[in-house]
Amino acid sequence: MSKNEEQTGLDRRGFIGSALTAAAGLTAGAVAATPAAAQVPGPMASDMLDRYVPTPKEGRKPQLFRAELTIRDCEVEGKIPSDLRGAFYRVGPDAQYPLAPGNIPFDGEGHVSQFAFNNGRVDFQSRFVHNERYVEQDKAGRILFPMYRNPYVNDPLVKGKSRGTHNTHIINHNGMLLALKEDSPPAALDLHTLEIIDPVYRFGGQLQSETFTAHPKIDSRTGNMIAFGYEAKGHGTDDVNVFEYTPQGRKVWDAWVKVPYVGMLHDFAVTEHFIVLYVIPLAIDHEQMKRGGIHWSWYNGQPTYFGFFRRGGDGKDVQWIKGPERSATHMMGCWDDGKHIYVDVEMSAYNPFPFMPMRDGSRWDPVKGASRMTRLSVDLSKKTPKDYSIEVLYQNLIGALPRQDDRYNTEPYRYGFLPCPDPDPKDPAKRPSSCYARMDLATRKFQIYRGEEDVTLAEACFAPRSKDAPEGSGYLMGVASHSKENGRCDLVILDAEHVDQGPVAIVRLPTKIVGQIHGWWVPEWQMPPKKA
Ligand code: V55
Ligand code: FE
Repeated sequence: MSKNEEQTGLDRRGFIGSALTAAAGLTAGAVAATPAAAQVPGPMASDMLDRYVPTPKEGRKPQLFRAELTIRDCEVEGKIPSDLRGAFYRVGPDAQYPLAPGNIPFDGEGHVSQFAFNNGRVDFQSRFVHNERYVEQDKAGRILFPMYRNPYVNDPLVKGKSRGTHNTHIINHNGMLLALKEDSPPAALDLHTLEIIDPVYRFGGQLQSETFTAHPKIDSRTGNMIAFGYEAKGHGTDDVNVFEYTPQGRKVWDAWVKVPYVGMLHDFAVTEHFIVLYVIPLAIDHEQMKRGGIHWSWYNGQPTYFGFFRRGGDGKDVQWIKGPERSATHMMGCWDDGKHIYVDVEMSAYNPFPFMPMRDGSRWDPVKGASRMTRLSVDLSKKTPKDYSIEVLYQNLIGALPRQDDRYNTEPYRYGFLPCPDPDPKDPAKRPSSCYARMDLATRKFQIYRGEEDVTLAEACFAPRSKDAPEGSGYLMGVASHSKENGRCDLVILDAEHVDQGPVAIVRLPTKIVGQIHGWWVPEWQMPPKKA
């Protein structure tokens, strides 16, 4: 039995993945996280489960994909809308060599793909991020960074080289595509060819932090990119550097703060006036790393900290509000109205990742690991707020990869999108359909798109109809992988205002494609001209 299986008490077939890993296509396809749903029988749809469940004794099964693909003028069912112009990028881990025993799926090498839309035509291509790690390992013909964010076990060959996999998220900035991993600076890629421009992109020397988040935000008014690095002064440090760059790549602000403890700061919130950091007890575990394990474990019973400070300041005003044990890894939207800060996150009672060790050795519980959209708020009328409020927004929706119309990153917003298992399955004995929920936060209602019977839907991405279209007016797209067709993938395109009416178009690919964590839409008007 693998470590994972020992912890969950579930065998490989009956494995119940967390909402996040499942929606990301990384483990079991369906997510069963309500007590009733937790009894949903396997086998779960998964193209990746066998590839990623670690088996400590024999090492991870060496099932690799590694295909860098080009498919011109893809087959389309329906009609690509004429106002859908630009490109959808996505990135995820695709192990270059079999993962070392005990390693986790988040340590696969970054593989980027692009769906380019042009006058109703769709071209697909996918490439590994040819960063330092990839190039060195390719030369050596084996893995040289064997354990997730553990510098102690690196092969001596990689001294001075970046460990960044760039497998988590992707964003366009200053005419380039930045592939992101929160333990390293970005890798800069060509937006058209996906070729590497700079494997360790430090914004022309302006980036002081050793790391860069996978979740930058775009200021709704200025278009500036606000981002941060944690463990910013190197492995294990409690320093966080927050910074803001213009669309042309000039740094206009940065600040340093210290965290109460070194936990995973996967995402953050930026409102008009504030930066919010949320520290969760998925915290650094030096002993585990010295034993050859991964960077994190879940410290049962430890508090969270909601930290906030003013944008534009020096960070000295930071306040940390202690809260109960919780996990929140992704932010959907946020704003402040002068009196309160509101941050909508996906929140679970504890560790949302089945493959992240529990510090006390207890079994991982899929019910406590299930995430729901939750509103955190802080009352600014108190000079030193003592607590933050926690309000579950949708009790029936389980999911961990929420998105919004990204033009509203720093402002009040109304709509959100979430991959989730069917909240109202017709046959509770069957595996629930993989769905997209379109949430209307003004009415607290939601619409559901149910994916085809055997698919798992990845994170969705919103593309506005035009530069100035009203919020949420445009298209929602995401990759569906078919368990009954060996993981063959489609790109599903929905009218974002009517997801319940079904796809306006489906791009039918002839093959499976690399799995995804996050994706990003780059509109035609932000694309640099193609080089001749
Ligand atoms: C996440 C994904 C990562 C990671 C840390 O929540 C957090 C997602 C794909 O890698 O390293
Ligand atoms: Fe993420």
